[in-house]
Amino acid sequence: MKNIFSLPRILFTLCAVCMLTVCAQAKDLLDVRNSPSEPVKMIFDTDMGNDADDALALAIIHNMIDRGKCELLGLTLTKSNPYAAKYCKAFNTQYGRPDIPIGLVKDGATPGDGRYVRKVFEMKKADGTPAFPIPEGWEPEDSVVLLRKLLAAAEDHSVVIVQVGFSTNLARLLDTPGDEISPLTGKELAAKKVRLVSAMFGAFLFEDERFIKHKEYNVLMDIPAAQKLTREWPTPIVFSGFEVGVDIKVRGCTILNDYLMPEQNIVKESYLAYRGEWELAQATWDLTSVLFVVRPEEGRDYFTLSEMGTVTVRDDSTTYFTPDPNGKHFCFKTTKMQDVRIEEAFVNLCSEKH
Ligand SMILES: [Ca+2]
Repeated sequence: MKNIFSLPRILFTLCAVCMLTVCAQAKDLLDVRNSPSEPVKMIFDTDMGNDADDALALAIIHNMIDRGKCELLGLTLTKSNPYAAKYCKAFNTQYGRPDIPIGLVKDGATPGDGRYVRKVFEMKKADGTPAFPIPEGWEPEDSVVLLRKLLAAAEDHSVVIVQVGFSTNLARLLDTPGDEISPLTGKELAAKKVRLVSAMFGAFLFEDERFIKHKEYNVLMDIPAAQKLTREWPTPIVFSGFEVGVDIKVRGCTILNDYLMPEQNIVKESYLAYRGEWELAQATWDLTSVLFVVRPEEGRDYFTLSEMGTVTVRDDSTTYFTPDPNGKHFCFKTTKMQDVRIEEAFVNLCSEKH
């Protein structure tokens, strides 16, 4: 009689169980909804104002909310500038959602006005009234306090945080103690309420010498926070490295031609204020991290995930990925064919008439 507990058979069974577990986890990350009819519950954490891709990413989020595919629980800023917050309030107001809570980082990175948030927020209509009005005296909340409130109110394991700026807010959240908002510490709240972080962060394509020593901006602007996030954040994180979005471009002419209404559209004005001219194309780093979570339907096949592993941030801000079956991190990979399809999705979603 054949021994059913033979060593090769046990090893084979163990391998099969491991592979199934890996597949289940990867699938869980590829589609972060509990059911296909349910919108993705998102917190958008952004350095709005430093580059134009954050504005395009927020436009995609609003268009996906229109389609019932996404619910924006709140928006938190890591650009430490008051106009970044006022601009986001005005942006959400133009898209008909003035009540989305907004939090601003305290004493964070990049406090300057940048090229578009203040300029666009202060634009006037022909009659001299604000083009993008917000309520008089409105002020944002503290971003970490807002994160604690949003997570405390959320169902377990339900929230996706799309982080497309610095890691300041999430790193600070980890260090918060229990308080009147929740008895849980920040780390406990993250572990209990967050399902996934989708982050535009780092550079991982080492076969391409353009990226071997690339100091990616979101990491470089707050290196200690980036290191803390990669070492201590308790949930899976999917990283979109610099190399993914840099080669997928949207063309300004699409935005110029398709954002026709209202006359002063906030995305159109921001793109022009940032880029200066319509002919210049825009890399789509932040859009990739949004698309990954709002277009999860099987068969779309926009992204391929790396194996499971661990991302490490060196003191000089360069990053690397080490495969590790016990890790919590994944990186995007895309083929040339996937890049073409992603670009097509961005053009459609960004330029949707609104
Ligand atoms: Ca950004």
